[in-house]
Amino acid sequence: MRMVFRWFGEGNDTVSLDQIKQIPGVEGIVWALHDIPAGEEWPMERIMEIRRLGDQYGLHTEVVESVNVHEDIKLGLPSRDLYIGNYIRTIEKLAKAGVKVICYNFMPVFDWVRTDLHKEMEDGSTALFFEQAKIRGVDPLELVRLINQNSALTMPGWEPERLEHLTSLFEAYRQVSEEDLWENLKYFLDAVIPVAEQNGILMAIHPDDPPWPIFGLPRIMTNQANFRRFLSLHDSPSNGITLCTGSLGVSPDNDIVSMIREFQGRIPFTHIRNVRVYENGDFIETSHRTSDGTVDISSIVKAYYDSDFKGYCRPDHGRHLWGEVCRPGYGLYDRALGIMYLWGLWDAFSSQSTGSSLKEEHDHVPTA
Ligand code: DNO
Ligand code: MN
Repeated sequence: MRMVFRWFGEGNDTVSLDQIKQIPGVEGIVWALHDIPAGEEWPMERIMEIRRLGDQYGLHTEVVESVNVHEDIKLGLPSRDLYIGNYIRTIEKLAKAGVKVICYNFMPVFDWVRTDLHKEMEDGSTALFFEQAKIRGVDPLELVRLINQNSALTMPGWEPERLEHLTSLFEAYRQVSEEDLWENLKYFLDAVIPVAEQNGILMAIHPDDPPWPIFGLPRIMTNQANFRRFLSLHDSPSNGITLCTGSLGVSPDNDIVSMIREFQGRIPFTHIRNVRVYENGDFIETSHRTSDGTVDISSIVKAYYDSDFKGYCRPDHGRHLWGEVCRPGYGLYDRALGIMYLWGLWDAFSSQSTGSSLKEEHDHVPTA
């Protein structure tokens, strides 16, 4: 398991590369050019800037999250070929800069959706919260306005400029069924996966979050059967999954351990985090600890350990602790704690099966 940490870029993140470097076992950053609108080709100089920065801190830049897919591709409009062309050129450039995995998603209009970014928990920390009733009754435009107003740094996918054309987008999606979305996804994969293969890139789709249709928009990357169907749309090792335990874990029907077993070899990247799901379907993002939420993080790490998982892993979101002011879900403290929990589990499974396998590493005495 290769631990990485999401970083939004200089001036766009409250966490610094100096801090990331000090989290045990973190070898690289998960990055993107967040200011480039979906559909545009990423400039090589900008890609190399990040690469150089990573090198300077001894952090690799092998994982990109996300190269976002233009809505016209998801909608299956004739203009999609232009945007797919740009996507392909971006893949080629990223490969030249040493990138190995590209995470993306195929959610219409929105990326992840929550109704409260700072829900107070009993211990005084705050966390991302999803309230079913609020989503059912709300005008999506109003929700977007509220969320952007309450947060200095907007959530990825919720950037005001991207959402300007929301009304017309909703109108366009009225014609798109789930089956249409599958077809449009296949069209995209058939175009980009051969390029990824030639360039040594593993494409890794992220599940829909939450994994059910919202605001009447179709969502298809939601459960084990659909991921099985996804993998067979274009059968190639370059067509893989970003297995996000928190996104999939809010659906009680999703057995994540079973997904890890079935899809091993096609999971180049995983997001591990916990959520507590309430009886009415509301959910809150908790600490990573198994007993704090509904997702059995311990069994998940065990399943990865048993399948000899060599992919990249990041802690995904965390709570906001100790008064930290940060991008919602992306503070330093809780994600660093999450990493230590994941390593704790991993090392315990490792020593159980191999005895003192870690001794050699620990024998190394650092010199001043
Ligand atoms: C939620 C997050 C997502 C993810 C994108 C990937 O679980 O990991 O925002 O970054 O959907 O494209
Ligand atoms: Mn995720």
